[in-house]
Amino acid sequence: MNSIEINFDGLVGPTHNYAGLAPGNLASARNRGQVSHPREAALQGLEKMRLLAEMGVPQGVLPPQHRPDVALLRRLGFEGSDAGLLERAHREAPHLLAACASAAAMWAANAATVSASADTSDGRVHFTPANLATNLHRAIEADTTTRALRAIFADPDRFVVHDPLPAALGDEGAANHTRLAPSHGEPGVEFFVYGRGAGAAEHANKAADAPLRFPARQTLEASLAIIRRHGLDPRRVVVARQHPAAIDAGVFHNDVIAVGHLGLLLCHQRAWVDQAKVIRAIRLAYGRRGAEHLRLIEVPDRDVPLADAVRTYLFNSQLVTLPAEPDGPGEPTAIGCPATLLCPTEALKTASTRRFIDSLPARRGRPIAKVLPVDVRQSMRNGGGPACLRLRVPLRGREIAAVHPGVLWTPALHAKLAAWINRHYRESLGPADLADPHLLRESRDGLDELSRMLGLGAIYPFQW
Ligand code: SUG
Repeated sequence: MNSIEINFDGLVGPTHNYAGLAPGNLASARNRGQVSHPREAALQGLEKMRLLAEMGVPQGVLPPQHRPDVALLRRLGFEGSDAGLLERAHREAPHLLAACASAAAMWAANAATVSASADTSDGRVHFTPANLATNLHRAIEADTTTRALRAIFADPDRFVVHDPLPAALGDEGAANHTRLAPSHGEPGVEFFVYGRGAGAAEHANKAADAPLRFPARQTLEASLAIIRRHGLDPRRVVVARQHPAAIDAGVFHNDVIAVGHLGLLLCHQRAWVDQAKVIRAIRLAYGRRGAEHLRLIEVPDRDVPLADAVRTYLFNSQLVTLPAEPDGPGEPTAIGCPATLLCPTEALKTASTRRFIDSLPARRGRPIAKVLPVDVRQSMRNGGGPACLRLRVPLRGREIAAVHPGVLWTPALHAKLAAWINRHYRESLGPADLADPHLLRESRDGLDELSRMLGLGAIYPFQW
């Protein structure tokens, strides 16, 4: 049966800015208060989509969210006209204004956890939109994300878009979830990574060997709830805990330290607690598929220190399989090897990660044959690399045709989106601009036009 994986990339929103809102995300803290470049950011994201789509990797787009979210400011007690309350929030509580203006929904890997229909008990593709409860600026994403996913995956015979989990069970979506399988249409292993339990002590990061500096975001209870509601087979599920030292080094999501694709898993040596055991469990659950076992590249700390992994986002690369080229060296096998690594350009600029990348062609079995650097610098400065920007949706057979076609990448859609960005986005944005009522108007006008362009209907509250 025909099966594919579509990368749905979050389109960067018109209010993209650097507000230092995400504790434990080193880039976000480092760039706090800097001037951002929303137009450049959105065009960089679009360019990444084009690069992959033109190489034959199916690509879709998820719309940005309505920001600044003045309804949130009203809930927080600010009253009066939109212009008046933006001004007052800017004066009295700039951090709340920044939270309601964040374009963080661009990091689509945090939009939802997705289970392939081959893995679920009812044979449908399951989505749990992430509640992103750890940080206010992200917790406000879930409602619109749920509406957008329900508009795109609307066919109830093939798709289920659940409600987000209760906020007490912090859930950060696919950034902490990896599917390993011989193909997108066959049963696979779903690998979940959590940072803490949801009990009182752990909530306060007081549990023994909790991270000391930074918050753990994903709760074990959220991951287990998703496993239950998606109807996953416990024999093909592995659950691991993030290494507290990794969290303290800036690994706020598992996808900052590991990436998997089909039968290939690339990870750092210090990603998980009891890592050797975790890897054994994954291998056992994966088993022997056809002629192949799971392929693992575990990068030792002495080759790439954690700090370099976090600074360069090497592990936040995308792994993709390009369609077979008739005479090229990259003829993919059933398990997706050799794969192509779409890495942030930053990974080529640090000696250790560069050495690792340069060593790939000589690796036994050549699991990664090609490396393509991409420039997503605007996003990287807020701690979002190539893999953060995409939500992977594995589909097979009739599911493929059931996806809302308006969001699927085509050269024509690309041209329309580029023109739309150039028309609606500002060149630059500083912290004070977030209170500008014109920015609110521009953002609404732009999103109203976009939702019609994508054929999504009224997904934003200001459209009702
Ligand atoms: O949640 N940054 C995001 C980055 C998310 C990256 N996603 C994945 N790893 N999948 C976060 O930390 C920064 C916003 C600011 O500071 O303005 C921010 O929210």
